[in-house]
Amino acid sequence: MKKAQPIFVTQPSLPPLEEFMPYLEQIWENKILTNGGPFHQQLEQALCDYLGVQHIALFSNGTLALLTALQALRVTGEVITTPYSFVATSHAMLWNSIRPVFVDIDPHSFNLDPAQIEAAITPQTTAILPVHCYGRPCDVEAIQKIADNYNLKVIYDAAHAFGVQDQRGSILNFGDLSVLSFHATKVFNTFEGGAIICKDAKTKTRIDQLKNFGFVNETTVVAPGINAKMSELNAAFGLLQLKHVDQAIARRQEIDQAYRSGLAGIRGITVPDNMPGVVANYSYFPILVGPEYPLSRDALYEKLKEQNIFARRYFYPLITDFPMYRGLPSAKKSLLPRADQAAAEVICLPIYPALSADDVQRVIAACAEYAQG
Ligand code: T4K
Repeated sequence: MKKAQPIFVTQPSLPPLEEFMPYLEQIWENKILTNGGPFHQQLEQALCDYLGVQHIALFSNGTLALLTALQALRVTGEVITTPYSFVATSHAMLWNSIRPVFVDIDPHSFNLDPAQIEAAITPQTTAILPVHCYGRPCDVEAIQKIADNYNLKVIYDAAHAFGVQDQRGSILNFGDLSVLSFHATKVFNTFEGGAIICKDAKTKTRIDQLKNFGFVNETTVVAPGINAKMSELNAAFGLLQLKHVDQAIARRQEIDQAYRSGLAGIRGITVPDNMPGVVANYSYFPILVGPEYPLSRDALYEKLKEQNIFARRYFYPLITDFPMYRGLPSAKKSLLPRADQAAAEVICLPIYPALSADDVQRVIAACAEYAQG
């Protein structure tokens, strides 16, 4: 039997190629390829307007943005974070000689549980680095309260949270800094890319210096900065993407709804509710494969693969399972039972604008087929 076309967990949205040509021609004419060129500046302004934030500094990727965010606030010692994320979240700490202290998640939001943060604070703690996992907002108020009480910085890893809002506006305005990823797999992409969002011009200047080797002017270097600048090619693509992003998110929402109705009632599969009052970006579609489902999560994952459906187990293994974190006292499995359970049960189903209605039904049918036992 002929295998059906592969369906990947995501696929980047690409506008028609001819729409990108004028941008390329402009770059060729300008002969400015990087170092804060005109497209870079335009994209920063356009993103501030689109996202409803005050200052944004573009980066070559989200990981370097995270690394730089920690340096910008001079974070040292210990930082409280989640084990349920992509490994870049805590790698950024190790690159800064910071010790991550892992705290369990809230099983409904998949985010750092504020009720457990206080117990993890020590005299060495200087910051909290939560993740808006799958674009689901953290309990930003509870986290800020703790940070204020203990004089801690808050840096949000908002890699998944492009465009997410709650009743108060952009979720990216909470904490001291928020970090975005514009990787090819994200809702808004610049091939590779990222950004730091901050609230004042002074911090933005420091961040801009840090991403440019620490240069202040031609002859003055004030910090051991890195090269994390976004090129003109990436920035131009971002400007084009921005024109299409609302449409892309709207299509994601339709897919989200189709999955919700198609998967409802399948024994053993739980679809986490969308969070009330949140304007979501539908970046991921996580489902939980519980003990009532006839197959284990991993068996379902393999069966889907046999049908050429490449779902992903974001985030399995937990960060705390990787060798460079495993030995930390806070990485003990017994301390992180909810993160452990999520890592054992979650599958993220394919979701991206070009996913056809038929393919969505193919994924639903596969999940339903194995539910029969
Ligand atoms: N913090 C968090 C919470 C993050 O999730 C991430 C990144 C970061 C920080 C760091 O940001 P960056 O430094 O990456 O900007 C992907 C991404 O590489 C990574 O950006 C992302 N998180 C993570 C959750 O997912 P993989 O290993 O799953 O990617 P990959 O290459 O297997 O791609 C998944 C599927 O997407 C492929 O099966 C096919 C499709 N695909 C992928 C690419 C790259 C395409 O169709 N075209 C493409 O160009 O990590």
